Formats: sequence, structure tokens, C-alpha cells
Amino acid sequence: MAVTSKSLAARGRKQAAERGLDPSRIPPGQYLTERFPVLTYGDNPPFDLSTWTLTVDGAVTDPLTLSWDELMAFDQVTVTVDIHCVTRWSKLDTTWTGVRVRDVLERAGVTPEARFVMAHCDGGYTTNMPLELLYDDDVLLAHAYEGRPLEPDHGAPLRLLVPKRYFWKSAKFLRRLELLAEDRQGFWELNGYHNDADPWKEQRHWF
Ligand SMILES: Nc1nc2c(c(=O)[nH]1)N[C@H]1C(S)=C(S)[C@@H](COP(=O)(O)O)O[C@H]1N2
Ligand SMILES: [Mo]
Repeated sequence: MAVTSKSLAARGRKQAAERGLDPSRIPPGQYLTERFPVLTYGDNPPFDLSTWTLTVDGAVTDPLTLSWDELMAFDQVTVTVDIHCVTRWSKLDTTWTGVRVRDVLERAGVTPEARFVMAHCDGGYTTNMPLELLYDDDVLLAHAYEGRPLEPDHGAPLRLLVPKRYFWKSAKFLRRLELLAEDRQGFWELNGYHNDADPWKEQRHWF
């Protein structure tokens, strides 16, 4: 029998119920995984923390280039969130530590024209999103997962964490946030994935 989106959705909710979890935490068409799948286009880019920087530029008053130590000097917060990949796996209660994106944006001085953000990564991966989304409490520049430094496969040394969107928006190997007045599409958005990527609306593809 073909595995339909409907049967997968039922599977995810059933899995949650069996584990004593609230089934309504599983977005439509998703199943639960205990593993942590790795999805990276291309190889893990090498990095050296002594020369690594994070840039925030574009529609800001004070473009920033932060060293690793400067980034670590921001308030460190830990969040526990559910994550949802467009390839249909969801993982509940994942714990991440890092810096709130809004704290870094505040330092860069967001201009009134800024409405969108392009995340740029080592290796060339990009993804775009509305600026507003990055002010949420659960959005981090994450450098640790379950209390340990990020593994290379999961985006070391730093990744964006945007739990309210499909996980391709959570850019690994993050190096730059470019604030934009007009929206532009990133790597997967140009290649058929939905611009908004809300798992609760099943915004998987634009076709
Ligand atoms: N730089 C970069 N970030 C990326 C990707 C990538 O290929 N390169 N893949 C995205 C996709 S499609 C997903 S589902 C998640 C996967 O994160 P994980 O490998 O930690 O599970 O990372 C996202 N961030
Ligand atoms: Mo993905």
C-alpha cells in the first residue's frame, strides 16, 4: 500500500500518543523520530574558531562582524523545542543553547526598511525569512545541542534555529545575516520549496 500523507499524519499522532505525548504537537503529514537525521547539501565546511566571524549587515545602522568570543559574550539561553523537517520527520523536545537573534539584531540597529533576512552559510547555502520571525523567544543562534557543542553534521560551529518553520530555514554553518527591504529567495526556496514553510499549514512546496 502506498504511504500517503494522510496515513503518515495518523502515524505521527499515534506514535505521540503511545509515548504519552500530546498528539496535537505533530503537524500534519509528519512522523516522529528519535534519531537525529542529517540533511546537508554538500560537505561540512571546515572552520577555525580563532578566525571565524558572524556578520550582520544590509538594512542596519551599525553593521557588525562578531568574533566567536564576542558572540559568546551575549546572554546565553537554552530552549527546548519541537523541530519539523519537510522530509516528514519531527523530533520533540530538542534542547539548544545559544544567543537570541534579536539581541544581536538590536546591537546592529535594524532600520525601518528592513523586513526580510537572508541567512548565508559557509559552503554557499542560503535561506530567507521574514525579519519578524526572528524576534521570537525560541529563535536562536545555536552553538550547542543537548548541552554539547554542535556536531559538524548539525551545523558547527553555529546554526540558526527557527523551530516554527520547516527545518531547512534553520541554516547550519551560519556566517551572515543580511537584512533586506525586499524579499529574496534562498537555496531551497529557489528550488521548489515554499517561501513561508509553516509546518502547521503544510507549506512544503510552491507547486
Ligand atoms: N548550511 C546548510 N544549512 C542547512 C542545510 C544545508 O544543506 N546547508 N540543510 C537544511 C535542511 S533541508 C534541514 S532539514 C536541516 C537539517 O538539519 P540537521 O542536519 O541538523 O538535521 O538543516 C537545514 N540547514
Ligand atoms: Mo530538510
